[in-house]
Amino acid sequence: MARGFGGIALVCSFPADKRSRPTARTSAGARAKASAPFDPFQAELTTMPVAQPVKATKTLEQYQITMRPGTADILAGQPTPILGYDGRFPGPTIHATRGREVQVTQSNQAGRNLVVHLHGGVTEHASDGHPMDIVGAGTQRVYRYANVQRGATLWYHDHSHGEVAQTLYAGLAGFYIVNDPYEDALELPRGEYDVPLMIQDRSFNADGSFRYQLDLDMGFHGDTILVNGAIAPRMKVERRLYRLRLLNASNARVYGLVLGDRRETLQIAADGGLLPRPVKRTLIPLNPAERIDVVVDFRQFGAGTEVILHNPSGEATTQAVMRFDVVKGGAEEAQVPKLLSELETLPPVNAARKFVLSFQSAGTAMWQINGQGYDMNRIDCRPRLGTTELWTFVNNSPHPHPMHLHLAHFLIRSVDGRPPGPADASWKDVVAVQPGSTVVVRPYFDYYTGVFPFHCHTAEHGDNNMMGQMEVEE
Ligand SMILES: [Cu+2]
Repeated sequence: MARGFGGIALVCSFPADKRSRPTARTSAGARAKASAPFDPFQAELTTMPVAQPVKATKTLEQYQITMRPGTADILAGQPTPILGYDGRFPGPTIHATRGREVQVTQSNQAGRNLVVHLHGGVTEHASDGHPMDIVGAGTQRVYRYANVQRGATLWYHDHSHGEVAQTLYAGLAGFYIVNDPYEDALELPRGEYDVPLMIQDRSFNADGSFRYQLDLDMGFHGDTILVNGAIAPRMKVERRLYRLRLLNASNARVYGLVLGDRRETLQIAADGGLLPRPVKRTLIPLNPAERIDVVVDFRQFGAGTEVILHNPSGEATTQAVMRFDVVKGGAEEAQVPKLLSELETLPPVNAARKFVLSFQSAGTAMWQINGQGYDMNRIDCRPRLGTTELWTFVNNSPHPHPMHLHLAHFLIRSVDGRPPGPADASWKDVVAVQPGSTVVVRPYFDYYTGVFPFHCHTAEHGDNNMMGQMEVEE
């Protein structure tokens, strides 16, 4: 039987040519011949620990997290060494509330310099996790998050310059969810029916450790899909509505997620929080660092149905993402309203800028923006606080680049001259720029002045200098 997920009676079916046995060249393929630890749907989905504040008042919650080595139980009886927040992989989930400050004391017991970036956070410079703003080995740092922004699915991860491909891969990633009283009033699925799903690819050595191979060009692509740290797991779901917060925390892999035999899901949120209206989706594209929240109505399936979330564009061993095992459910109380949020009125466009994305192969091979690699002493642009701008990304390279701005969320204005589809017509902080493509976005520089980076979120590209800096000024 194929070590993909052929041969199982499913809601969905897959083309026969995708069912081939993985080659022995891959770690998963080699190991799968002896045993089946890499077969999908063997493990239960892990519920990640929720971080508990060490102190909480009405206006402030304080957390204490230690970045340290640990082990993860991914392969039975063979612990995988990881580097994690509190030694966990994935790290603990922080639940923040809009308008209530969070302070996280990050203690670095990892034996190497690290930086914590809250991805998607509207964060002051001092707590942004600028890639050169190191928390030295053996020291600690208090990160302050004011949570001024709308409810949204954020995540925190390491951002030490030049090393993200290794530190993120080693396990330094966790969810940070901003809850919003406005959103709570909408009666969307919540509690155990609101499920964060961190999707990553990995490869393994024979001893159970993660295997990493640098690929400067494509970025790392593993042969095994993990969700919340478990290999293509299964999850019991009741016949009711679920909110799935999908995060691509992979170094470089792009997913195109499909539920069962192309069942409809309702996308309700993107990187920056709720969409204006829900959008029906049968294919959910997920680029590195992007978040998409969907509501799935499992009432369309009978109890006993197994529904696979899969990635048809993957290789044989990277198609199965996870499986939902439908069981009977109680009365449904959640619903998805037709109107979810309103986009605020924006200040006018104050400047237009162009960023050409390319690869330099002469001399030191590196990825560049406007013909330059990252230089911490260079400021590439100076947006004014309280304004919007038009940023044009032109991709002159053969690979996609998921471009990310710290601090400023943006609206996508056009992709190759065409307006974005409804799922992309709200606040984003990552946009994939395809080879040969031109994407125009409109960032809003709000709340904070200071120096913030913008970069490609393919970890190997950002590490290898595909990064610039803006200084937001009064
Ligand atoms: Cu890139």
